[in-house]
Amino acid sequence: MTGLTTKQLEHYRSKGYVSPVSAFSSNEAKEIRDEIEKIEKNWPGSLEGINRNYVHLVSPVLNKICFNKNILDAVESVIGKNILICGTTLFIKDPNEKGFVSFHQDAKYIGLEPYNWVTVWVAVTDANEDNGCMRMVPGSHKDNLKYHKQKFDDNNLLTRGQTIENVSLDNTDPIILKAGEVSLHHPTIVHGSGLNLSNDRRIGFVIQSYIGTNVNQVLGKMYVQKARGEDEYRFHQYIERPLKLMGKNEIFLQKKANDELSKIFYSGSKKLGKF
Ligand SMILES: O=C(O)CCC(=O)C(=O)O
Repeated sequence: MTGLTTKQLEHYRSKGYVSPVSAFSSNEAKEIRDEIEKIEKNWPGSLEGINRNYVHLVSPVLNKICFNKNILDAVESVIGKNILICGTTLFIKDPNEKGFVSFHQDAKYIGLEPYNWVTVWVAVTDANEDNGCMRMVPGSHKDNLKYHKQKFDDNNLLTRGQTIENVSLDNTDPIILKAGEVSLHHPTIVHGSGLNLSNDRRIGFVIQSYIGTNVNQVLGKMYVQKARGEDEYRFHQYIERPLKLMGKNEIFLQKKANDELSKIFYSGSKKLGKF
C-alpha cells in the first residue's frame, strides 16, 4: 500500500482535509465524464433528484472508481484497512445555473457513527475558484457539531439546504483540483461551495463515504460494498456490484437504496427537498 505521505496525513489530522491526491489520468477522468453524459443523454432525468445518489449501483464505470487503488490506499491511511463503500453522490454544477452548497458538516445529517469514515471528492472535471470548487474551514473538524439552519433553498444542492451561518470566505481554503485528482475530508469539517461562473460544467463524483467496518448507521439503513479487508461487525446489508449500465436489476437496486437514503436524509424533518 502506498497511501498518504506522513505530511499529507498530518495535514488531514490538523486541518480536516487533504488535497490534491492523484487518482486518475486526465484521459480516465474524461471517460468518467463521458459515462455520466451518456447516462444523461440516453436516460434523461435519471441522475437527477434523489437519483444523483447511489450512482455506483447503476454504472459499472462509476462503480469501478470506488475500487481505485490510489483512492483506497489514501482512505486506508485515514480509517484503517477494513473499508466499506456506503454511498456515492454526483454534485454537478452547470454553467449559467445558480447551484451552490451551503456551509455544513456531513456528520450532522448522515447518521454514521463513530466518525471512522472519510469522504472522497473525485474531480471529474477541473474544480477551481471560477467554477465553484469546495471550500473547507481548516481545523473546524475539531469542533462539535454546529447548529444548521434548514433553508430549503431551490439552488442549494444539499437536501434540506442545511446551513451553518456566518462563515467568512476569508477563513476557508479552496480545494483546487485537476480532473482525475481527489480530495479527502473529515466527517465534521465545515465546508461548502459557491457558484459555477465558468463556461463549462463542474462535475464532482463524491464517494460519500468510505466507512470503517466498525461504523454503524444510526438513522436508517445503508447498502454497502466491501472495498478492502474483513467485515467482522456485519452492521450493514451488502448490495451487488452492477454488471450492466442502467440495467433493470441495477435500477431496481438503486431505487431500493435511495428509498432508504431518503429516510436518513429527511429524518426528523417535516418537509422534503428535491434531492
Ligand atoms: O460538490 C460540492 O460542491 C460539495 C460537496 C460536499 O459537500 C461533499 O462532498 O460533502
